Amino acid sequence: MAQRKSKKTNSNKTDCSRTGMTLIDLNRCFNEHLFYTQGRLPLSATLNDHYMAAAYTVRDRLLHRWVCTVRDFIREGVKVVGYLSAEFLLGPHLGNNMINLDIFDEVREASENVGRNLDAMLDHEEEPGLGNGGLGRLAACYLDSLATLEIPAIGYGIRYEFGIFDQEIRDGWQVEKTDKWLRLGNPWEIPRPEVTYEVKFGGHTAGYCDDGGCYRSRWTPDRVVRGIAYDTPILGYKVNTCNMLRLWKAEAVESFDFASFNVGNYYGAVHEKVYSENISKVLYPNDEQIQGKQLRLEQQYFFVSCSLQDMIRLHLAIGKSLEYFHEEFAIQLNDTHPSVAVAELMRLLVDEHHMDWDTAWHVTRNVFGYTNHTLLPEALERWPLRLFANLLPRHLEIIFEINRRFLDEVRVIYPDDEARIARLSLIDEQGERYVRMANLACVGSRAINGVAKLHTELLKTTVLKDFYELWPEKFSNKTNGVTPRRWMVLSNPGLTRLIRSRIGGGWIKKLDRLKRLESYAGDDAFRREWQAVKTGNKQALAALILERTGISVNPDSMFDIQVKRIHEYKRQHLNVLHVVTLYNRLRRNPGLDMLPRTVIFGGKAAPSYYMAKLIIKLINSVADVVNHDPAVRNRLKVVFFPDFNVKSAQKIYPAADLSEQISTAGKEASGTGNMKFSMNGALTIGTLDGANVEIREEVGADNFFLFGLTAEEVARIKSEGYDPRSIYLSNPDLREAIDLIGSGFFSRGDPDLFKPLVDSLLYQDEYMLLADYQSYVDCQDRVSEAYRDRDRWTRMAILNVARMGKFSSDRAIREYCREIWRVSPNTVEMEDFGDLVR
Ligand code: NBX
Repeated sequence: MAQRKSKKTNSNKTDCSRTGMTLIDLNRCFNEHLFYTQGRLPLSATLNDHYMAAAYTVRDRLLHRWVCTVRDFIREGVKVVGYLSAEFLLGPHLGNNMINLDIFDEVREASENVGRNLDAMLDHEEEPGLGNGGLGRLAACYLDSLATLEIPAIGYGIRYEFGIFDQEIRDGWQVEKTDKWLRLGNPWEIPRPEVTYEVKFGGHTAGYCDDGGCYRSRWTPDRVVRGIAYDTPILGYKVNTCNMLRLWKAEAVESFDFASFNVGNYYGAVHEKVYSENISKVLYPNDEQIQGKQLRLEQQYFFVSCSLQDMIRLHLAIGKSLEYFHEEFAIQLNDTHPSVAVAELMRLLVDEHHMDWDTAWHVTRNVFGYTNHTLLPEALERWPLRLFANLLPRHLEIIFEINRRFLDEVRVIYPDDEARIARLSLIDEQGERYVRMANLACVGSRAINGVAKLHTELLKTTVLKDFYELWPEKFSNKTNGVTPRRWMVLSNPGLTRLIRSRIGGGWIKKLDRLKRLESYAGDDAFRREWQAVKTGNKQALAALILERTGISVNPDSMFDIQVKRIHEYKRQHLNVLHVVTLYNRLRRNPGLDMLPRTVIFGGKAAPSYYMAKLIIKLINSVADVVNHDPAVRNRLKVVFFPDFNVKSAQKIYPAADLSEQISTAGKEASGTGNMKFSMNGALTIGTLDGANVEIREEVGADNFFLFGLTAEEVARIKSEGYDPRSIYLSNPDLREAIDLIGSGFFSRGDPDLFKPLVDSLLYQDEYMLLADYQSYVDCQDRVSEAYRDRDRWTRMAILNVARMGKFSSDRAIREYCREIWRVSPNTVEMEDFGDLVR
C-alpha cells in the first residue's frame, strides 16, 4: 500500500500534466493512432480518421485509469453498485471525456497546431442513442456522478445494434430512419469475447429430489442464447475513478443446433443464429406505453440474467460466499424493465448454487432497490401470464412461490381484506391473468423510490399505496439530477468561462457553490457579459436551425423552447394553442406591438403513437402558415427542430430564454430537461408538476412563471366530472384558436386532418388543456412583459443558475449512496504504466 501510494503520478494540473502529458505527447499519440490504428498518413487522413485517432488518444488515458480502478476493486474488496437499466442514453463521448480528463483546451490547441478542427471532429461523432428519453439519460448522468464521486459501479444494459430511430420530417410528418450508430465503428467500447454467459429460454420444468432429499425444480429450456460483454469506460470528472458500462450483445450458441446442422438442416442452424441475434438488435421506441411484445421480455431477461451471472462471478472471484452477496453489491432496478431480476437471482441462488430458499430470499430482498419513473397507469408493466410461462417457465414457478409466501404474510396483517390482497398480489387475476412487474419489484426490494417529491408522494397515495401502507419504511424520495459536466461545462463553454471568471471552477463538482453568483445578479457589467454569452448561443442555434430546417430565425427574438418526447400529457399542443392565439392577435391587429418570439419544438414520437405524430404534423403545419404570413412580420416564428437527441440538446438548452415545462400536474414524474434549461439560464414557464415544484422552491416564486391547476385540483375536477366543451364555449380566444385548427386553415383547407386532435380536446381532454388554457396564456403575457425589461430578465436568469445546486446528479447520487446503497467512495490512485505491468 505504502509503495503504491509513492507511485502516485498525479495531483494538481499543470498544463496537461495532471494526466502526465504534454502537448507533444498528445500530438505524438494522435499521430501514432492515425498511423498504426487507422493506417493513414496525415495527408490522406479523412475526418473520420482524425476523429478515430483523437478518440483512441483520449481512450488510452481512460484505460490507464480503468486498470487502476479495477485493481482497487479486486484488492480492496469494495462494495459495488450495479445499475441495471434497459437504456443508457450516453450522448457523444469525445468531448465529455476530454472535459473529465481536464484536457479539453490542450486537445483543442494540439488540433489547431496541426490544422485540424476539433469542432468538426466533435460534430462527426455518432451518438449511441441507446435510450428513449429521460429514463435512459438519467442513467447516463448517474454513471457520470458515480465515477466523479469515486463510487465503484458497473452499469449493465443492452448493446442495441439499432438505438432510438433517427427522425426526419417529410411534409410535416415524422418519418423514422434506422439508427446505424455502429456503422463507422465504435472506438469507445472494448469487446470482451471471453466474458460470456448463456441465457435459457422456453422449454419446461420438472421436479426432482436432490441428494439431500430436497424437492427441486429442473428447467430444460428449448433455446439458449449467449450474451457477450462490451465494455465502455466511464471516467469521473478530474478523478482517477474509471467505472464501466457493460452492455450485452446476443449471439447464437454455435454448438446448440448442431443437431439440425448435421442432418443437413443448414437453414435451421442459420435461423437459430438470426433468431438469437435478434434479441439485442433494436431498442423499443416506446416511452410510457407498454406493448406486451415477447421480444421485449426476452431483451429484459437476457440482459438481467447476463448481468446477475456476471456479478455472481465477480463476487465468487474475490473469494466471498454468496450468502454475503448483498454486502458486496447493491443493485438498482431502473424502473421495472429489469425487475425479472428478482426471480432470476432467486433461480441462480437456489437452482444453480443450491442455496436454501430462505437464505436466497434474504440475499435477494436486501440487494435490490427499485426506482419508479411513472404514475401513468398505462405505463405500468404487466406481462400476460401465458407469454411469461412459455418464455420463462421456471421464473413463473418462482414468482408463484414468492407470491404465496408474501400473501400469507399479508393475510396475517390484513385478515379478510381480500380486495387488498388481490391488489398486492404479483398476479393480476381480474380477467386475463398478468404478472405485475411493479409488484414484483416492490416485494423483492429493500428500498423503493420516486424521482421527485411530488411524484413520491403521489406514488404513496396512488399506484403503490398498498405497498406504502404495508412497508412505509421502504419508501423514500430521490429527486433527479443532471450532470453539470455535460450539461454546463461541455455544452455551454461561454457561460462556464464567465462563471469561472468570477467564482472559479469549484462549482463543477460542488454545484451548490453557484450560490456565489447571486451577488453578481445586480452587477451591470456581469449582466452584459451574461447577455453576450446568451446571444452567442442563440446565434449558434439560429445557424443550426437554418441548416436543418431552412428556417431563418432572429436571435434577438425570445427563444421559447419545448424539447422532450412528444406525448399528450406533456402538452406540446397547449403550446401550439398559445402560438395560434398570438397569431390570431396579429391577424386581428396587424400593427400590434408584440414581443418577437421564436417558438421552437423538438422531440420524437413513438412510431405507433398516432396522436403524438399528429401533434408533430400540427406544429409543422402551423409553422408553415405563420412563418410565411407577411402580416406577421417576423414577430412570430415557429420551428420544429428535427431529430432531437443528446447532441442537439447540447446546442439547444444553452440558447433558450424560456423553458416550457407544461405537463398536466401529476403526470410528469420529474422531468430533467427542466433542470438543464434552468442551469443554462433559461426561465421556466411551468405547472406544479414533477421537479418543477422543487425548481420553483429553489429559484424562488418570483423567478418562475407558474400557471395551471395543481395535481389535487386536477384529481378533484376529474372526479366531479370535467366538461371541456363548456370551457371552449365560454372562452372566445380559445374557441377561435381551436376553430382555426379545426377549419382546415393550417391543413390546406382539409378540416379532417386535425379532427382527431380537436375532437379529443373537445370531448375528452384527458390532460386538461382547456382547463389550463387561460392561465397559460395569461402567464405567457407576463413572460413577454418581463422579457421586455432585459436587465430584470437577466437578473432572474442569473438567480436561476445560482440556485440550481440541488439539481446536480452528484447530490442525487450522494443520497442514493447514503440512504439506499450504503456504499462509500474509494479513491483510486494512479500508478505508472511500467509499474502496473511489472
Ligand atoms: O423518466 C421519465 C419520466 O417521464 C420523467 O418524468 C423522468 O424525469 C425521467 C427520469 O426519471 N420516464 C421515461 O423516460 N421513460 C421511458 O423512457 C420509458 C422507456 C421505455 C418504457 C417505458 C418508459 N417501456
